Amino acid sequence: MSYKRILTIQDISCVGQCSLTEALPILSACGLETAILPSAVLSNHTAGFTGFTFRDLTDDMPDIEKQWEKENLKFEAVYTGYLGSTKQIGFVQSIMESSTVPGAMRIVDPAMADGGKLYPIFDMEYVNAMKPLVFGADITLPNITEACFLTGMEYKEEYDEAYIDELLQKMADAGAKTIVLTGVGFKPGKTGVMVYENGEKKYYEHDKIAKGCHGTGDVYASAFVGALMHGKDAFEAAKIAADYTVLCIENTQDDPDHWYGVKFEPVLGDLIEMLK
Ligand code: PXL
Repeated sequence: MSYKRILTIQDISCVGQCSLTEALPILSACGLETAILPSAVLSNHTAGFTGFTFRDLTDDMPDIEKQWEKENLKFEAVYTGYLGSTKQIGFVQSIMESSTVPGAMRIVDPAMADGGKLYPIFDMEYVNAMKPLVFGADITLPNITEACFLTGMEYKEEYDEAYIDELLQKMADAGAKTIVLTGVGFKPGKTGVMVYENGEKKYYEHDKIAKGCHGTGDVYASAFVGALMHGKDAFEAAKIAADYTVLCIENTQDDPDHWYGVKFEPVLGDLIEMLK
């Protein structure tokens, strides 16, 4: 495997295991040189704590971009997650152009909603601004909630395959290329991932662990990007990411003190094994 340099743009939540504190170790474990661009710095993530501090780094981005251009620093892939502001989305799009080698992979996790609701700092203006980023990417990894916000489809907790087909079609009609739709379950006790590529869909089903854990979306996206850039195809990477995410939840579910994230570090060795 060749040594690749990737850039990931998402927040630093100092405590709470999500975004960059997961992406950096996971991508590094997958053998990738990982540059980071923090979108914001938070004391902790926004789910379940009593509050959070938020330092928006939007205004630093144009200077960072200029400096990288001066140094001729280029990346072979850019992977974006939770961003810090609506204004920032335009800067991210510009960096995706100016700081990449020809043919670089653009992977966008919309990271803005779950369970039918937007995360606290986001609104419909943000959703609308995200559309060109998501639909212009080579690969996007929405959950069902995010795909609904992006397409205007009604969010449903219970659905059939026709609903998922319509959601994928609406994403594709809006310009999405490869879609990795996460959290798709048709049977009790099961969940999975639907990968839509070149008009075809493939589904990987696995056990749904009763305890939903925070930070698993970022574990999933990071492991997916790591496996993909390691040389796996999109469906293979989607399966590896799913198996790794399940391991992370299994490794955490019996610890009531660890409510804010998943203990992904002790099972990084398993992820490395899966890549072999
Ligand atoms: O991708 C999830 C996430 C990332 N970053 C922050 C969050 C969340 C989800 O709540 O609050 C700061």
